[in-house]
Amino acid sequence: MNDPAPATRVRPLRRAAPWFVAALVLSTLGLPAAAGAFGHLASAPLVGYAHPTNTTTILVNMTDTPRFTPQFLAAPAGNSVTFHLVNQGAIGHTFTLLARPGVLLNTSWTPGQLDQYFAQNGSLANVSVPGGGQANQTVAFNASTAFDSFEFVSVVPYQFQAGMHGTINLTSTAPGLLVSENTSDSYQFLPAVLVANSTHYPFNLDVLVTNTGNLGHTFTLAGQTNVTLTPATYAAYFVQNPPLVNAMVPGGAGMTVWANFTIGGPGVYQYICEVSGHFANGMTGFLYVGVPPPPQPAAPSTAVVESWVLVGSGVLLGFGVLAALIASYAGRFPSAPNEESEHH
Ligand SMILES: [Cu+2]
Repeated sequence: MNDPAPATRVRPLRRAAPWFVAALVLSTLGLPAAAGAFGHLASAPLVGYAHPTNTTTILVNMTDTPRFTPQFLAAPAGNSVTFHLVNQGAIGHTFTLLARPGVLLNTSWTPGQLDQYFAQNGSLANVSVPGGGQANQTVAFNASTAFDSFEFVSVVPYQFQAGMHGTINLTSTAPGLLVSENTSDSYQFLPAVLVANSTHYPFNLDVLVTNTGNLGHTFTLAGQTNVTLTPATYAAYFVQNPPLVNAMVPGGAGMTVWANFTIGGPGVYQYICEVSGHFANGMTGFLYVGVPPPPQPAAPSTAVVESWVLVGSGVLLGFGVLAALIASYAGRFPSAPNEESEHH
């Protein structure tokens, strides 16, 4: 770990350091038997040994909240992924990617226990990004990682515990497009707007749905475009027009399901959660295929939205200043209540 750590947390790492050095020396000496002698070296790393030809770049923002935004990423297996890390905050964060798929670390762990985990299990990436800084980290995910999910965390003390963690889901290597979707206990799809564009029809679309909460859900997509479903009508509609896909999202944080289907043509496709009461509580979203999504972005926490809001605020501020200037020149500036009473 190269994050600035208080002295109390350094000790377990210092204890582990000689083992890393020993492992490194033994491996360079070409002693394969050494692997068996160390429990954590016995299994070969799951990624990084293939030579993927394509590189996907994913923007990951780090905030002082502390959060990773977006929190849930998706990329095709069999590719290299460059994580473009942008620290939007003032304090340091790390992007520390677990070496083993399908593991969600326990947020009740102490910082020392978290460090101990990485000392024993290693990591695919461990990058410290200072406040205001940026970094790029490339990780090769070979084809065997298809359908795997890897968690990443910040190991700066108490950031992981406060919610600074996320996952990257690796999709199939089959031709098609991939989209990442999430469900929450607050009856929401996050994001509620999905976009997929293709140069040809039909095409395969793979949606990896990850549950961020405990409740089970469904990802149920209408097969017809430009159909507006309501909680009162969707059941009858799906009897007449079977959904394009109806994927069950298992209950429990981190549970995932793939919704793999074929899109026949462009248009807006609505999806809902069929679990009783969820759609009525707002659990719906829209998939835009080959048509532009609405200008209001669905996910308010991304950098794109923030800059959009910033520009909007700036324009409004400009109008306000202009209005104040005109008002003061025209002498129509509203007078304070006490001034007004003096005139009476
Ligand atoms: Cu639901």
